[in-house]
Amino acid sequence: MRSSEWSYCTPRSASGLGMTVSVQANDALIVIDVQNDFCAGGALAVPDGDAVVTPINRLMAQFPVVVLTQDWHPRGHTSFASEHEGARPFDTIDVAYGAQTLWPDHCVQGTHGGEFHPDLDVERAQLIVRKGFRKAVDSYSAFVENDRQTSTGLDHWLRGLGVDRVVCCGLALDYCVRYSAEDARARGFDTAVVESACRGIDLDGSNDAARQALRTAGVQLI
Ligand code: VGL
Ligand code: ZN
Repeated sequence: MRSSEWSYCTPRSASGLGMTVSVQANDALIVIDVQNDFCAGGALAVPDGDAVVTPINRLMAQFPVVVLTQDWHPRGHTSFASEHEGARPFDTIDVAYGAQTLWPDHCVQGTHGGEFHPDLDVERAQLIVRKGFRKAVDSYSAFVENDRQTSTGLDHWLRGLGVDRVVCCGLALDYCVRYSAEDARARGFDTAVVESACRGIDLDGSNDAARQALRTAGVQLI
């Protein structure tokens, strides 16, 4: 891993919009799941989720490579509690690849909830990675699905562009941002998470657990 210095400051700005990240030519910003269903009024609304849009727009303007991920489930996806008799959202069940948390139906392909937040500058992105589109496999990470085997191809796409540092932001800190950043690091990318541009769902202390896991994995929290 190349040693890197992330310079990050929020000078004088009460709104937090003075954020600057020192960006280099081989850096990519990965914007995780900033979609209507994770924002206010959405099916799986992350507390204060809309607050990430403005800082993320600022970040996107600074990065040479920008990737968006889009949670993109078919109707009847296995991660939906509604598919499992007697189950309720946020229960955990065992599936073929291990434990799976169940969610309210969300980010269904072709629905308003699956679209990006209307204020997100989507035209800044070169690539949109859709994930979770196989009915029987969920996918939190931008790199590999929850079976931990099925690649999204993002690793090779980034390598093909010469990217060696990845900065993650978006929703939700404790699920898709966490797993994406851990997997980026495990694939050898120098990796950071901009916490002020993330919000978490926070089930049973999962925000703190995510921060701890990210630090342990060698991901920088900035
Ligand atoms: C997410 C739960 C289910 C996320 C996606 O984007 O963090 N969480 N699907
Ligand atoms: Zn999902």
